Amino acid sequence: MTTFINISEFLKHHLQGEHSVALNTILSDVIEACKNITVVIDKGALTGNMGNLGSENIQGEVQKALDVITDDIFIEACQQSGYIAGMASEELVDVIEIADNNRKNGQYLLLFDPLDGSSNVNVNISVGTIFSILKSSNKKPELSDFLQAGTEQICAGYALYGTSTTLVLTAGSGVNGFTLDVDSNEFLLTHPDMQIAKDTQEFAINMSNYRFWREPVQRYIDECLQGEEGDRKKDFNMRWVASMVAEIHRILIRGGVFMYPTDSKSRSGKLRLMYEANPMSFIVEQAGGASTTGTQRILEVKPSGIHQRVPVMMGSKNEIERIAAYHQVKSKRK
Ligand code: FDP
Repeated sequence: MTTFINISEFLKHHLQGEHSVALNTILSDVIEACKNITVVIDKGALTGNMGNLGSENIQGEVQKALDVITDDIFIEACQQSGYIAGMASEELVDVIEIADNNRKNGQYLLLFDPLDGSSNVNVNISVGTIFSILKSSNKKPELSDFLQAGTEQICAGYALYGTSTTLVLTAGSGVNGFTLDVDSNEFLLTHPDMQIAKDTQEFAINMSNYRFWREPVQRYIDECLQGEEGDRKKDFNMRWVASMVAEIHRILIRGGVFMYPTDSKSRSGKLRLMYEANPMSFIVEQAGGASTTGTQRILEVKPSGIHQRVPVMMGSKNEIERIAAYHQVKSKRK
C-alpha cells in the first residue's frame, strides 16, 4: 500500500525562509477551517442550510446560508494565530479587524472566498474555498494595506469540496495537492509538484455570454469550435462546471483554459481580483501555466478596491499566450 506524507510533515520541510514559522501556523488554521467546512458541506440538506438567505453580499449576489456559515467558520478558525493583522472576505463589505490580543505578531493579511461557486451548492456540484496571504506593513491594517498586486502574495491555495476534499497550495516554490483522508482526518500529499500541460484541447467558458464578449474572445472560441476544419486544425472539447475551483483543479490535473472575460453586460468581468483571480493566478503560474486579463498579467494588476472584479483567462501557457496575442490585434469593429 502506498504511504502518503501528511500536510504538517510536508509543510515543516517545504516552507523555508523568513515566513516559514508564521506560514506553518497560519496554514494549520486554514487547514482546520477547510476540514470544518467539509463537515458542513457533507451534511448537505440534512442541516436545512442549502437555501438562499434573502440577503445580498457586497457584489449584489444572493447569499446562501452556507456562504455565511462558511464565512464564520473561516474567520473563527483563522483569527487567533497571532500572525494575522487583518482579514478580508468576499462576503463582507469591510475588512475584518483582529482583536489586539490576537495580533501580537500581526504581520500578515488573509483574504478569502469561503465558498466559491456557491450557486452550485444546492444541486450537489463541487464548490471550494480560496485564500491568499499577503504581508502587512501595518500591525493595525487599513483598507489601503490590502490593495497589493498579486505578485506580492506569499502563499495562496484552495480547497475543493468534490468527490473528495482536496487542498492545493503554493508558497512560491511549486504547487502541491493534498487529499483529505476521512479515516485519519488528515490531508495527505497525493499530488506533488503539480504541472499544467503547456498545450490543451479543452476550454471552459460560459457560452451563453457569447454575444456580449469582445472580438478577441469570440475569435478564440470560434476557432476552437471550428476544430479540425478551422485554422487550429484540431478539435476542442468544452467543459463548464460553473465553479471556478473545480475548473482550475481540472486544469491543474489535465490542462485546459478557463475564461471569464469582460463583456458588454458587466464591463469588468465577474470574478474578484483579490479573492479569486490573484490566488488562482499565483497557483496557475507556479504550475507552469499563465494568466491574463487579456491585456495584462493578472498578478500585475494594481488593485483599486478590495472587491474589484477583473476579466480572467488562465491555464495552459501556449493557449493563454495566444488569447493575449489576439487582444493585441486592432479591432475591426467601428
Ligand atoms: P458563483 O457565482 O456560483 O460563486 O465566483 C463566481 C462563480 O461562481 C465562479 O466560481 C464560477 O466560475 C462562475 O461564478 C460561474 O458563473 P456563471 O453563473 O456565469 O456560470
